[in-house]
Amino acid sequence: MRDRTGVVQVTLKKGVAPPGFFDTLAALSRESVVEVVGTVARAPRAFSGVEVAPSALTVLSVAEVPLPLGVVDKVRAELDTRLDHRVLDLRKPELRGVFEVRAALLHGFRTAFRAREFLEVETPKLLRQGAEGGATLFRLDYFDRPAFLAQSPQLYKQMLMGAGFERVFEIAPAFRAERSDTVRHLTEFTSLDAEMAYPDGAEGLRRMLEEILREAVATARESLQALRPELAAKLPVVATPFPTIPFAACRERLGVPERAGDLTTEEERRLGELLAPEGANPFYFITDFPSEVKRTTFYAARPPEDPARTGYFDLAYRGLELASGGPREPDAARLRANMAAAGVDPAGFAGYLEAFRYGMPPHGGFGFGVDRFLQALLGLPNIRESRLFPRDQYRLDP
Ligand code: AMO
Repeated sequence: MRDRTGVVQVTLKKGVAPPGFFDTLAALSRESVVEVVGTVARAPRAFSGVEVAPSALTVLSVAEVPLPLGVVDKVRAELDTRLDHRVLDLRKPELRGVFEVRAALLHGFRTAFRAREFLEVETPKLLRQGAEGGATLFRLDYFDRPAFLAQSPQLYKQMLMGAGFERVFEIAPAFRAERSDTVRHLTEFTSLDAEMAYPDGAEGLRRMLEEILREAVATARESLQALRPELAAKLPVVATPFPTIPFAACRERLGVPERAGDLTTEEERRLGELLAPEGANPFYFITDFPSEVKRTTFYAARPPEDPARTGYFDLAYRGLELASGGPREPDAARLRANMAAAGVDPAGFAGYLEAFRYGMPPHGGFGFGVDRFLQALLGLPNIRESRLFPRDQYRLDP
C-alpha cells in the first residue's frame, strides 16, 4: 500500500486474516484505492521494515484495467506517454519528490526575500503590450480587442519602483510562444522576478541574487531534513560569491571574439564545459553584456559615458541560463531613445512611461527561471519533468 508518506507492506496470513480478504484483494486491480485497519508489527524482512496485519478492509475506488502506464514496475515509459497520463505518472514516489523539493525551494525563496524586506506582489498576466519583443507573445481575444499573455512582469515590477515600493518580488507564470523544441524551453514557466531601487549597480544586484539563491537552497534543505532527508541530500550547498566572466571574454574563450549577437544555446553549453567543469562552482555570472546584444531590451541602462555597454548579466549553471538582469534605464528621455532604437513604439507603453515622469529612483532587478533551476539542481534531463503539467508548442493537455 502506498500513500503520500511512502509504502508499507500489508500481509495476509492464512488462518489469521479474515477469509474474504484473500478473494477481495486477489480480484482487485493494481492502483485501486483501499482502506485498511490493522495491527502494525516489526517485520525485518519486509522492505518497509514493518507490516500490517489487516482486521478491516474497504475498497474505496477500483482502478480500470489495463493501466496505460505502470506505476511500480521498472519499465521506463517515454516522456510523452508519461505526460499523456501524468496523473498516474505522478504517483511514482520519486516524482512526488521533485515537487516536494520544488515547494521547499519556493518557500526558501520567499523566506530569503522577506528577510530582506522585499514585498511579494502579483502583477497582471493579461496585457495590452509585451515587453521583451513581439515574437514570443501569445495573442488572445480580449472581448473585442487583442491582448497578450505576459511574457514577464518586467514593466510592472519597474512601475512599482516608480510607486516607491523599492523592493518587490513575484513568483508567477510567464508565457512565451517559444517554438524551440528543446529540453530547456517551455511555453508556460514560473518566473521568479525581483526588482529593487538603489541597488548599488550591477554588482549589488548580483550579490543580492546569489545571496538569495544560497539562502533559499539552505532553507529548502533544512525544511526537508526532518521528514524527507533523502530529498534534502539532493540539494547542494551553494558556494558564494559566484565567479564572474565578462561577455567579451566568453566570446574569446569560445573562439568567436568578433561575432555579433548573443551566444547560441550550443555556445552556452560549451561555455559551461569550459567554465564549470566537474568540481568547479557550477554557478557563474556572465557580466557586462554589450548594448548591441541587448538592443531590444530597451529598459536596460546604457551608461551615458559608455553607451556601448550595459550592466546586464546572466546567471548560468553549467551552461544552462538560469537568470538575467541588470540596472534599468531610469531616465524617461533615454528610455524613449532606447525604445526607438529597438523599433518599439512608445505609444503602446503609455502606462509604463508615465511611471518615469514623476520621479523614478535608480533601480534594477532580475528574472529567474524556477523550472530551469529545479532541472539543474536535480539533474532532470528535461525541463518538462520540473512542472506538474508542462506546456510546450505541442502540448496543452492534460
Ligand atoms: P529572460 O527572458 O532572460 O529575462 O528570462 C528570465 C529567465 O526565465 C527563464 N526562461 C524560461 N524558462 C523556461 N522556458 C522558457 N521558454 C523560458 N524563457 C525564459 C530562464 C531565463 O533566464 N525581464 C527579464 C528579466 C529581468 O531583466 O529582470 C526576462 O524576462 O531561466
